[in-house]
Amino acid sequence: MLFDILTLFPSMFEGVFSDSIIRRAVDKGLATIELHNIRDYSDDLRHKTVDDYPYGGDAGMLLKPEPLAKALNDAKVRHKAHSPCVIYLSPQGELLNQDVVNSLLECQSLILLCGRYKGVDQRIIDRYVDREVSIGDFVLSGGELPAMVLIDALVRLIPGVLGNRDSAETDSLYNGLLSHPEYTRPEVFEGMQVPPVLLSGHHANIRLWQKEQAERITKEKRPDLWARYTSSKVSDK
Ligand code: 9WO
Repeated sequence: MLFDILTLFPSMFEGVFSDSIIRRAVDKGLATIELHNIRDYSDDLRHKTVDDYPYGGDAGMLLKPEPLAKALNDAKVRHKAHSPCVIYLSPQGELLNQDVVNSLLECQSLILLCGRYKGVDQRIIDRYVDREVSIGDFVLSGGELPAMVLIDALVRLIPGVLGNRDSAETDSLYNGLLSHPEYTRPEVFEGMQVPPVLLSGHHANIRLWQKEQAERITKEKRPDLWARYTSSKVSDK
């Protein structure tokens, strides 16, 4: 999977990408991540200006359309073999959830546009952006952290990135439920026992217990997810 990131702050990504599962995916050749500084596409050679005042006289600054268009066209050329999906990270976007992550996994190449200040000129969104994605109903100082969140969520689903031991099929939310509780050694910690069924070695009972717990926790903590779970096709549960 190919990711092209357009940002004014490429160095923000270094720590996150040089660590963790994302690094492993890149090292294995399963993901390619390229960072491009929007400032390099400024048409103002002296000051490298990329922002300007919004029409209408509001406070704050906007990213000018011309450097963004150049950066996006350049990225599209790099992706010409595939048909890339251009994503703008913004609080106005569709809310990210596991279904959206799964659907984006179908795109072989993604161009992620990270805004700053008050965002980008609307004409960039109208002409160049395929999907606007939000990671939650809050405002950050830019789209960089949401882009990292999205890449992390995607990369771990690329076949071969996770080992079998922690395959994505057992993820919380993969099947629409929250996770069941997990325990490791010791059997007794500060007087609290590991549930005996987990020590029984009876795999069918263990699976049943885990499913009951996942359902109980989802019902308690996320009635919205529970409603969706119970109204979706029951035959494969
Ligand atoms: C900045 C600003 C300054 C003065 C007055 C109003 C203002 N609004 C904003 C603003 O919303 N800036 C955004 C910063 C523009 C797009 C990039 N930024 C961003 C993305 N913040 N939060 C996100 C984001 C993206 C995805 N999911 C959650 C949050």
